[in-house]
Amino acid sequence: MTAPESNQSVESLKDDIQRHVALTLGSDPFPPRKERYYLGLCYSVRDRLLGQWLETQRSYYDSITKRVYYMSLEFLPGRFLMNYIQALGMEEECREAVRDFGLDLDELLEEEWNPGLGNGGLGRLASCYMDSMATCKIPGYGYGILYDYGIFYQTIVNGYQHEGCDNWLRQDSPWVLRRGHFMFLINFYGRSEAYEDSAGHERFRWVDTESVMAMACDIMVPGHQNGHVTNMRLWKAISTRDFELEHFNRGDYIGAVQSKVESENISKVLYPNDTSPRGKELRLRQQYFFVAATFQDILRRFRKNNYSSFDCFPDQVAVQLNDTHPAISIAELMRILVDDEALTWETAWTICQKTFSYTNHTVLPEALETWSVELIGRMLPRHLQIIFEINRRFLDDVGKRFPGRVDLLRSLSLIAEDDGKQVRMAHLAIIGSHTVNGVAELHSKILKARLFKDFDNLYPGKFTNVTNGITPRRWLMQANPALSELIGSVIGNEWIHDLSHLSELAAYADDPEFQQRWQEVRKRNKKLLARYVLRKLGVGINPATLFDMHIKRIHEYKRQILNVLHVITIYNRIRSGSVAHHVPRTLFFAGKAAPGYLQAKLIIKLINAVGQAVNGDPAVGNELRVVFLPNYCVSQAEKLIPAADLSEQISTAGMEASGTGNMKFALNGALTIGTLDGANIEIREVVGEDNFFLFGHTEEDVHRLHSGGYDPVQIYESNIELKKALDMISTGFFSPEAPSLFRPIVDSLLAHGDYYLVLADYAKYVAEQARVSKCYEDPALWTRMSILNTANMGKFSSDRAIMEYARNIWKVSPLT
Ligand code: H53
Repeated sequence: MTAPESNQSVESLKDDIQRHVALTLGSDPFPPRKERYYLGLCYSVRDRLLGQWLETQRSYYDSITKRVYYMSLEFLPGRFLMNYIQALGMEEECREAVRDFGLDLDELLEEEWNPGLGNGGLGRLASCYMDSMATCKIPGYGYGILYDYGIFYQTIVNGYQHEGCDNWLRQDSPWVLRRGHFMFLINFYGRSEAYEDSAGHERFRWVDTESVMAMACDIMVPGHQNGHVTNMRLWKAISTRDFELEHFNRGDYIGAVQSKVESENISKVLYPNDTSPRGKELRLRQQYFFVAATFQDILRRFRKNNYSSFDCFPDQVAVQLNDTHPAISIAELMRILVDDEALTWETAWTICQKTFSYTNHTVLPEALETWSVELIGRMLPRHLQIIFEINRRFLDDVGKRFPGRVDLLRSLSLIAEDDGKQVRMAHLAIIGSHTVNGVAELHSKILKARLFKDFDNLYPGKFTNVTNGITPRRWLMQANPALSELIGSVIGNEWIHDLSHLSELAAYADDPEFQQRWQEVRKRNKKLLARYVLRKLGVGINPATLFDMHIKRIHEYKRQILNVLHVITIYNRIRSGSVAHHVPRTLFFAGKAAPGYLQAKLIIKLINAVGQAVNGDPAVGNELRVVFLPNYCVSQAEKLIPAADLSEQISTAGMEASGTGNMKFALNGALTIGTLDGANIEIREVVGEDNFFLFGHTEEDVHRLHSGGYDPVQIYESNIELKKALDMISTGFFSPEAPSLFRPIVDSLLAHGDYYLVLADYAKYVAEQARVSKCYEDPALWTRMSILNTANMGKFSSDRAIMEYARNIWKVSPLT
């Protein structure tokens, strides 16, 4: 762009900002105030995207192309403003415009609240996939719920997690476009009624229902500088007027308002559990609400194209079920096709199986979703009938193929009988889909070899793998501008669209000048983070220390406790002077615990208690620091990850389906200490064994140890340092005011069998950490390893993952 044009665009942007401050917000533009100008900028940027968005949506209709519906109960998009600005390629323009008003763009960006519409990995993955669908021009949409309250706001009080409300929509969000004219009626409860149609066939209809409206709220997801803008449609519950009128007519004003509030509760709050579902009625209501609204929208679009027959439905529509949360979709589509559209059961079932595909994200047995037959029968009586019929036909078929195998029927059935009758949502998703995928190679292998072995035998070829990915736009370009610039200066910027280009960096891994520039960037990022920590926590940390990060949901399988045991071990070595020379470290922990997960909450308290002891001990000096950063979220991850030297990916092998934080760290040049779990295995493969700190039992070892013979007490007795660390925890060294406070943690490791094998991996972990320190002392070696990590991360772009889904599962092509 030439200079005069650029000035012109800055001037027109400035005009727009002031116009929005005055006319959209009704505020005096003078003097320029940060909060007002932030919003003025948001609206001005939004204006510039809206045209592209409308154009993209129109192009779908014009080309009558097959579209993907990515259905997810969770999304974690992170802040939008910078994402939009960069997608439009107007960063410099924005910086200049706000600078002219005496403001700083980076400060304005901090005004934005994170939309916390998800818990963790699954929700963030969905948002990376939205970004890649837009950038790769895959025709499709994201669908979800617009929760009024996202994931709770975490504060730490006296070392404990406190949960506060995340009322992110308190002030209207400039990004949420309410579509008052897209409203659908959603039914619940009532009963299924049999009747005879005009041809004398028995049919069913769902009657005497209660209803609520679903209103569409849209959020734009732009591709990177390609003019393509994908729509994320989130549903909001609105009470039906009929519902209210009934009460009003009876003169019951309060009752009317109450029923309105109750029905609108559906989209009020996100359930704050990651991996383990809680079978509450409201949660099933959310799932069905979202599914029923989405399918009405899908059908509306399908009909708009005037199709004569539903046979071509799967040629127009691919539905991806993000975990089992939307799996009731399968019964809903059957209901629509059989009851409303009067198709035969067989035709309807064929359409379903050609339409759906399902991603499984976990093998933890407690995480597999089930709903009681009683609850589904009450809330969705017709769907329960349909589920029973799907099951009857399915088991009939299995029975014919494997006569006499009652055990097989029991293991495959949609209905589990052991704990009261429960519908197994994963089984419904598997049999109703054409493809089921795991999210990393090991995970997909476990699905086939263990969790769903019988299904894999039954349907050879149905199970596949798509290893997760992350978007390089947010996780390198936006989060780490200094590194992006350095990379760009030597290999150009093609990596932004094709991450495999990063491999060109390998040629510079041993170049002393490049190494120095690499180190300078990393140092700068560490300084920025140190400043942030000082501002947020009032804690001073030294950027010259090794930054060691464990940031993710707090869960026993993720083994924050193993890290804590290492910290205590180092602490004891420093105190006893038994360490010849130690590499000073700063340990960062961040992450939320599900409010009902008491053990995880106690782990947070322990991390903080250990931090307090270590940080306050003069014997430790600057050698070791422990910080727990409250309220981990996308924006915080963007600050932490570019400053990390070491990434902790230490889950018990076989338990982390994939992980995506592991990818973000390696992409930004952190080295990983990790187990052979999830995507760690594939990261190690590409970055090279020499550039990865590996320790711990393998998934097969874990399986064997779980089958019997594992004795954590014996390990405890025979390892002096481990014993000391555990004794300190259990006897109140870190909780003198309540000596037995942390007993439940030690009990889980000793008295209750150490299910997550923390003790089994302790010695190897501590030894590998010593190797980490040794490598860190050799800056040329460390920097080389760091560069090679970044250089080899091409595979983990979500663009690669999305193109695999598009080609192999959805059978859709990018728009040209
Ligand atoms: O999904 C991530 C994986 C990660 C896995 C996570 C996940 C949730 O965040 C929530 C529910 C669930 O079943 C799984 O734990 O390993 O990387 C995206 O696939």
